[in-house]
Amino acid sequence: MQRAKTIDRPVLARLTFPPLSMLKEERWLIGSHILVALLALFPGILMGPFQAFSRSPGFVAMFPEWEIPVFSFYYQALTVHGVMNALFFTVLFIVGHAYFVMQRSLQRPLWKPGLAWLAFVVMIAGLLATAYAIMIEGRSSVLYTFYTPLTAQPWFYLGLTLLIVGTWMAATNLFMTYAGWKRDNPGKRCPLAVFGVMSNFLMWCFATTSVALLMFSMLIPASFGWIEKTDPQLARILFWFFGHPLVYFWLFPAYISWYTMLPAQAGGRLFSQLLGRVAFLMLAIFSLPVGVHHLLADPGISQVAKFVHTVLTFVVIVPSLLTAFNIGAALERAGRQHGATRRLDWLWKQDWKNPVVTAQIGGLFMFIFGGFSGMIHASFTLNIALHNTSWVPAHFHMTLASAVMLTYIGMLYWFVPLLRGRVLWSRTAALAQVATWVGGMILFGHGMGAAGVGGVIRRTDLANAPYFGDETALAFQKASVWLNTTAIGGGLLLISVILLYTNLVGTLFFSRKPLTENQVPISTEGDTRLPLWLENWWMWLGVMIILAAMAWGPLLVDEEILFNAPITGPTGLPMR
Ligand code: HAS
Ligand code: CU
Repeated sequence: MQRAKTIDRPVLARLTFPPLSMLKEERWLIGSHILVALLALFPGILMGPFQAFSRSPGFVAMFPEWEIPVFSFYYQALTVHGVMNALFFTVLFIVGHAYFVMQRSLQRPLWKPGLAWLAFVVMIAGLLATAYAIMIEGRSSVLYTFYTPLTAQPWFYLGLTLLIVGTWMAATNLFMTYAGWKRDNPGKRCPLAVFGVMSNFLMWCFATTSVALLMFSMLIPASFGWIEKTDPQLARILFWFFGHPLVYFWLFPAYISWYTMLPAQAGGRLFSQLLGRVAFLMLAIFSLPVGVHHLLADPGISQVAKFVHTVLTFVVIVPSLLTAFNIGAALERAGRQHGATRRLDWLWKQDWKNPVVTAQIGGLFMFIFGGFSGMIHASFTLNIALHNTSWVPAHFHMTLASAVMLTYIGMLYWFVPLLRGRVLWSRTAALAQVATWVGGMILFGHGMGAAGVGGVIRRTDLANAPYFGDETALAFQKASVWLNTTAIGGGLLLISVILLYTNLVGTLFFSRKPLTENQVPISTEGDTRLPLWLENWWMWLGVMIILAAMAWGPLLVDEEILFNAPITGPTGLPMR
């Protein structure tokens, strides 16, 4: 194996930029995951701007003749958007990224490469089945939060089940690779990036048990017509046990990048490794006992449970606040390396010409608003006003579609060149892409948020409907002019998507210049001063299970839910 070149500047001690040839060894496996992830994303991401247009009163008035062909597929388009972007793209990307981190940081191959390929095939089968159910068969417009009473076609659930089974196979491979490394390196601390992958997949494996239960006890039997009734409240409980960890499953690779790559890419150094590990563990452990913050408006859940989960939600904010401090300090160091001398000038003395860095800083910037919008609707009383309004999509477009997605995009700008062996096709297009994405999401987030405060509901294209002349609803109509701002944001985002895909296709097929500069810092060591018990994964799993049982157990044994549940029949909605 070639020796990695160690950076001699003291600020980057222990971080290495390995030779490019070393990084390309696993190009087929990881490249295939990234490529299929991008293919899944394509139809989903294109639906976004059209939804923004279809909800804008100004846009609909300008193009009334579009109403029937484009806007009448609202729920189908929204399902494509949510399922492809938030479930298939993310999961495939995260698994590919985890394999990369494990192999490079531990400097050993996966436990069973054949199992990784098998998991990939299972996930692709899942993708095809679900895509068929939504886009071709067409009777599966149940949105990405697929709980009852809406019921989709069986292929929809079978596809999602396969996706999850694929992630369990991937997790087994990752855990066994780690265990092999531990066996060969007794007493050593694993690198921080590996610690992040382990925390994430441990959380994921535990959290997905509830969605598996939901699939097999309710959704699949209902969709085949084997059972006639389902319990929507129980379905929502089982979904949101998994639903909140899901959002951190998306976030983890971004955190891994911010903590273990961005500091060196920006030219600085992480403030604290220990704080990073604490943040990763807190994120994983406290993601489980907080999911009721999605159910604060549900009638079948006790006030005590709502209170406990609200308090714990404010605990799970702490690791992100630690992150703001740690990464902020790393960026300040980078700015000082670039000549910043005054208190705040490090903010703009960054390497703005590098899209890998710019995209990630764009993501961090948007996370300030995304995070704070989350803190606002996590507050019990404010949630009652904001739940199910367009405030909620505003929040998750500033977290998932901005902080996470921009960081993934920053990673794509090194991943794709690395896997292809050619430089990025156009740096300028990449910078323009990041700028239009940030600009588009600011307009989108502000428009949706302001409309939501005015009461405009989410998940409807009825912004233009008269609401039967109802006075209160007409007040919402006034607020819905904010959705014109959203539509302008959607237009900018459409430009950004075109720039992104053109650049990636250009890098794959038209870029001629060989890649000579490595932008992927890899740490192969953990900080030796850290206590070893931080890596006691059985203990952390135990803590997760106990906390989750304490927070969710009382809900499930609540007789209102299990014994007096409001049972309804599944409604197989042929909505489009
Ligand atoms: Fe959330 C709903 C609460 C984080 C995603 N969330 C959602 C939904 C999604 C989602 C998809 O309590 C919709 C689900 C559905 O369809 O119904 N969320 C929170 C809270 C946090 C949070 C408290 N959410 C996320 C993340 C997501 C995500 C992350 C995706 C990746 N969320 C909620 C609640 C609901 C909800 C309620 C239900 C609402 C309802 O009623 O339905 C926290 O984890 C956020 C903490 C984050 C921070 C930000 C820290 C800032 C940092 C950046 C620093 C910047 C620097 C750069 C250093 C406190 C780290 C400086 C440089 C410059 C150039 C300025
Ligand atoms: Cu949540």
